[in-house]
Amino acid sequence: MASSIFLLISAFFLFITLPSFALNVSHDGRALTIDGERRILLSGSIHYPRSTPGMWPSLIKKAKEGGINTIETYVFWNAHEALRRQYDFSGNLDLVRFLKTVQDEGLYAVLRIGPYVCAEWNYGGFPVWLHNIPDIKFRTKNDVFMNEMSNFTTVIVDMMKHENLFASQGGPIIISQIENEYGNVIGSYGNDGKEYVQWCANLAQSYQTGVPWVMCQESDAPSPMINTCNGWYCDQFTPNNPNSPKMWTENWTGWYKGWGLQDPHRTAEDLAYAVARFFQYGGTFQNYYMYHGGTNFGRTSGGPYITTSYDYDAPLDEYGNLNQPKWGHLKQLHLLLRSLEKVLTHGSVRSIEYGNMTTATIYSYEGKSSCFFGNGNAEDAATINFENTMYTVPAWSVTILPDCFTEVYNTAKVNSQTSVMVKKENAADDFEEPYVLKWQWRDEGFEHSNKNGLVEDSLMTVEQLLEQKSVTNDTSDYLWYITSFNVKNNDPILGKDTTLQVNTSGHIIHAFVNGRHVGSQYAQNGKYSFTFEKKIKLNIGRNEIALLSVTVGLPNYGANFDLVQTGISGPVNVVGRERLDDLTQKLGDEKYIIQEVTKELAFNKWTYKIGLRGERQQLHDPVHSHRWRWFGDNLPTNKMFVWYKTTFKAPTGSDPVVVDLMGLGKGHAWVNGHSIGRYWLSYLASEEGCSPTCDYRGTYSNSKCMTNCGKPSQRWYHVPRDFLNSDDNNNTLVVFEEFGGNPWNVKFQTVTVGSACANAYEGNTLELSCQGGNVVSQIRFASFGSPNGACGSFGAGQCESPSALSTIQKACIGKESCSIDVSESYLGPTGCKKTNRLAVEIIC
Ligand SMILES: *[C@@H]1O[C@H](CO)[C@@H](O)[C@H](O)[C@H]1NC(C)=O
Ligand SMILES: *[C@@H]1O[C@H](CO)[C@@H](O)[C@H](O)[C@H]1NC(C)=O
Ligand SMILES: *[C@@H]1O[C@H](CO)[C@@H](O)[C@H](O)[C@H]1NC(C)=O
Ligand SMILES: *[C@@H]1O[C@H](CO)[C@@H](O)[C@H](O)[C@H]1NC(C)=O
Ligand SMILES: *[C@@H]1O[C@H](CO)[C@@H](O)[C@H](O)[C@H]1NC(C)=O
Ligand SMILES: *[C@@H]1O[C@H](CO)[C@@H](O)[C@H](O)[C@H]1NC(C)=O
Ligand SMILES: CC(=O)N[C@H]1CO[C@H](CO)[C@@H](O)[C@@H]1O
Repeated sequence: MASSIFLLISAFFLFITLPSFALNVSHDGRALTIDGERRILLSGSIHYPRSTPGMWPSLIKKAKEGGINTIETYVFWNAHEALRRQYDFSGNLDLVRFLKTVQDEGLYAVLRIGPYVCAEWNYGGFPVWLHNIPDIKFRTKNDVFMNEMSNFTTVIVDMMKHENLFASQGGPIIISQIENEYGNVIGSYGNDGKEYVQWCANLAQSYQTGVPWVMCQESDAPSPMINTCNGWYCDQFTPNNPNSPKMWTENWTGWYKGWGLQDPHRTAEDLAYAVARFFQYGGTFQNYYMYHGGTNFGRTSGGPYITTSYDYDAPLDEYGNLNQPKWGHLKQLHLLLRSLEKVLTHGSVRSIEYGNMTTATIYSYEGKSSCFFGNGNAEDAATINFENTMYTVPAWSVTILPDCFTEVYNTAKVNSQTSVMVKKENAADDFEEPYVLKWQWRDEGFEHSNKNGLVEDSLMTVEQLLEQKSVTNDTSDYLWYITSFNVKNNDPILGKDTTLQVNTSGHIIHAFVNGRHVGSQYAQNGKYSFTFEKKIKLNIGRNEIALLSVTVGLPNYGANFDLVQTGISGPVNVVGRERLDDLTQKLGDEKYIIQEVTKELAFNKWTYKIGLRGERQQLHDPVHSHRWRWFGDNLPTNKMFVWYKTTFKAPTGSDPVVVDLMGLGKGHAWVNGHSIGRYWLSYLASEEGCSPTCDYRGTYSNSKCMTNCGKPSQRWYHVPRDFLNSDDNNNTLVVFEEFGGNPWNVKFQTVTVGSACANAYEGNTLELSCQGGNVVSQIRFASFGSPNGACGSFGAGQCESPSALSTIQKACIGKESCSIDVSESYLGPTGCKKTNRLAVEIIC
């Protein structure tokens, strides 16, 4: 009996772990082919370290529901090999688990190994120890670099092969990428750059993965590498080889954000327009960069000055919510394009030019035709006569007619709901009102330390100013530069007009003289090198100058970005001002001659010390932090260099959790020992460049359609539910506050759909939904006919159906989601002469 149960169980496991069938992935000049079939591939970037394993299944499922059939990710070298030859593939670095999650949803994967990734990721994905290997030169024909690069790419390819993850082995990976956007910088590397590209291509080929390789933004990619396009629009792109299909590896769904900058937005209409145009002009593979942007946890953000949020205005927001209407508007486009796969990948193509940038493209195959009408005019709609029928194509839009007669989709007509997201206070305990966290605190301590205290367990002493990452290997944002010197009692630098002048190449400096903080300064307006200057008071005898230099993400882009300096570059001067009394009388009472006396310190003995004391004490981690004394009383506010700690209840429900850090200055935060990233609320976004409305028409750039002017560039920080203990109150938030702030307003909240609006055209099905178990509680407005106004201020037009409101109430109230057939037969006759529209606003 026992053995037959065993057999049954093993048969069951055999069944579920049975390898999938190997696929033959290839391509011709038209499309990628899978088992000989040309495919339309709609891909979305989701970077596994920018979310958590607990989020992956739902992110990938939502991508699939959104009509995506492929997930693309980079591989992040510096995350996996932070220390040379010590690899980490645990937690959110579990690449294999991520790819298996993609496979479990039945999606394909694109693996961009790089290993240079750019990605607004710290140092473009390169480990900083790599920079510190003698004689290395990045991304060019350099044996040391090529050896390290192939060592890492081999680790990854071998791991993929071992887990049978290439499509040729039955896995999800249909394409891999080597290098990344090298064509943008190749000019700076001369002939060595060309040889390097060839070497990359040979290396990739040598792996024999059985799936094609791409090189994006690399117009001289050697065959059989496929060169691909990245950009806002790629319809005009042509690959360098007639046998390469037209592939768009990065269609930017929005843009990243920097500290001190506004929130960029790209409209659903413009993004859909770019995608539809790409397919109108023969594209067959396109990838959204990003489909889910996520979060730069820890110290992973690049830049410098990339924010912790990497939301990117992507179809799934930072927390994994549907970003509506973008998600829904693109979903309809994806499903339509995929339904046209055969005709788009096999059909003969002809086009008709109507002038004014209006073009009809007709794909014909096996007696059937499908049409795209594209209007690239940014101002005016075009009215065209196609086969004796008149069609109006709105400005800057593409209409798709699967049978070349009926308009099924237009990129400028959004039939998906616009969600208004709201933050709800932590509702874990209804009895404790108002909700206030109880804080403990601890001083970082160096302000009160004696002079020798600071130098304890220092790293080294040299007579030179050293570049920051060369000393730290980027193991911390913080590096101390400490020096001392003697001053005799008649030295002019003892005067009251003496200043300390420090040239730094970034990004933040805090200066201390004889243990007292004298000033701080941070790089602004994109200039990372600056001069710090402050009046100081010196003592007779020994004086100590301690400079704490802070980095805020290392650069990730540009030719030779790896060589950009950080830290105190020098000179470091103490400048005294001596009044030359002899001359005073000759020049009269009001005039003096002042002579500057400069004491240069750059070649003094400098002592280096990496990191903060609290970092060494692991104050961020509740497992270690209780070993140190924390204070409950006299909570300091607006004080620099303080560690704060509190406990909180995990918010109930399933909606994503954020922490509102309003009131804090700049620093780093951790929940239960997991970093939720750097924060910097005191750095306000510029006042300029925002507008309340956003016109989707015309070429997009990241300075168009910005919001959040004059506000903290990032106020809310994502706390993935995987970081929380949901069943007790014992969650710990630790904050290191560098600039000084007030923690009393810090709040945990959940993010959900508060209300939603839609403006749908007759003939569509409108899906309305709340989320997180919330239901539609009220229909605030509904009019089917000729409604006017915008979300929040809809009004009825001249004609409308009298029964639309009650029909929608019946269909939606009390439900998490409902579906409305936008037609007179469902919503009642309107008596309007033109095509009817439905405007509706729901409250969740
Ligand atoms: C794979 O597909 C390509 C293109 O359809 C074809 O040329 C090739 O022969 C196939 N390879 C195998 C091993 O079936
Ligand atoms: C930094 O990396 C280099 C090269 O791997 C190594 O020799 C050095 O010891 C490291 N320094 C620190 C402070 O980790
Ligand atoms: C990677 O480098 C290590 C030595 O650091 C060596 O043992 C190993 O064989 C190398 N792996 C490959 C694939 O080159
Ligand atoms: C082009 O557009 C302009 C302004 O919208 C219009 O006056 C003109 O007739 C159009 N030309 C054609 C050929 O459609
Ligand atoms: C240091 O900064 C001062 C003031 O900005 C500037 O004039 C000087 O050229 C800088 N020195 C170096 C070596 O960069
Ligand atoms: C709370 O968590 C900390 C560390 O995770 C642990 O040391 C402590 O005992 C826990 N307290 C309670 C009441 O569970
Ligand atoms: C890196 C890259 O692809 N840049 C392109 C992005 O798109 C804009 C607008 O199409 C181009 O000007 C850039 O060259």
